[in-house]
Amino acid sequence: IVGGSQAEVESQPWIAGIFQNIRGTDHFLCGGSLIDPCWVLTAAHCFHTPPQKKSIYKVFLGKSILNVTDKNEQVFMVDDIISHPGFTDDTGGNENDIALIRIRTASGQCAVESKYVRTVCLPEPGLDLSDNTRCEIAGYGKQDFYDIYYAQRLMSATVNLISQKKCKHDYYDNIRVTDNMVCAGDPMWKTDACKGDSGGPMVCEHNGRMTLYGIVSWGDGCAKENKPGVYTRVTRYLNWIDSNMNAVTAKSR
Ligand code: 4AZ
Repeated sequence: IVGGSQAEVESQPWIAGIFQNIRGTDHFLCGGSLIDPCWVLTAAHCFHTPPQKKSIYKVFLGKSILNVTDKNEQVFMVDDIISHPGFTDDTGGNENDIALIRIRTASGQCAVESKYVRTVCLPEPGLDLSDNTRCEIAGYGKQDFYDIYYAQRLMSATVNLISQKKCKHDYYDNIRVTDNMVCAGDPMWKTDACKGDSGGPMVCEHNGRMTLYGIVSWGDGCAKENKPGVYTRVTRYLNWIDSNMNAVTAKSR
């Protein structure tokens, strides 16, 4: 997160940190959001397609500092990674940048609700928030595009939703931003998501609930003038989320 401030995990209790083990060491990979005690929603571009062995991944919930074990954290293995079959990588425009991860502990448990760990609401079908709605982004990602290291501490920032038209025509060339995406940025270009925040939440308040409206997906640099962050538009995937969660749950019953 660029231009943000330190956040307590209690204020973002749905935030997930996804790690990948490479030659014996855990490396931070991406953010995610807990949408059900057993499921984390994230970005498809976080994973190799087809995904590597599930056993290399770990998911943390309730974590304020990346490399410090927190007494409130919960850690999970990855049971399943379901990347959207229509995902196209960088070269294909990052369409359908969404993935579901099923989590479970060594003893087969899903997440346990606490002050530090809680699910976020999915938007209602068709929810279309107006331009300039203030939303919140959070993550452990870089605080500057050129930083070497991730933030280590959970950070959050506010960004404003940008109209589809303005984003397509004024900020990115027409074709890159599709209706499955939503743009958001700071009017002064001071705050933005950055490398490592991918997969993490953009939440917007709607009817008094913090609602997961976007998934950090891509952008030209970080907090660059006239280059807003681009997010996967969660409302376009409600059926996909539902049917995949149900299909896997039914299979394992
Ligand atoms: C990235 O490389 C990335 N400013 C994520 C978000 C943004 C840019 C890059 C948005 O993961």
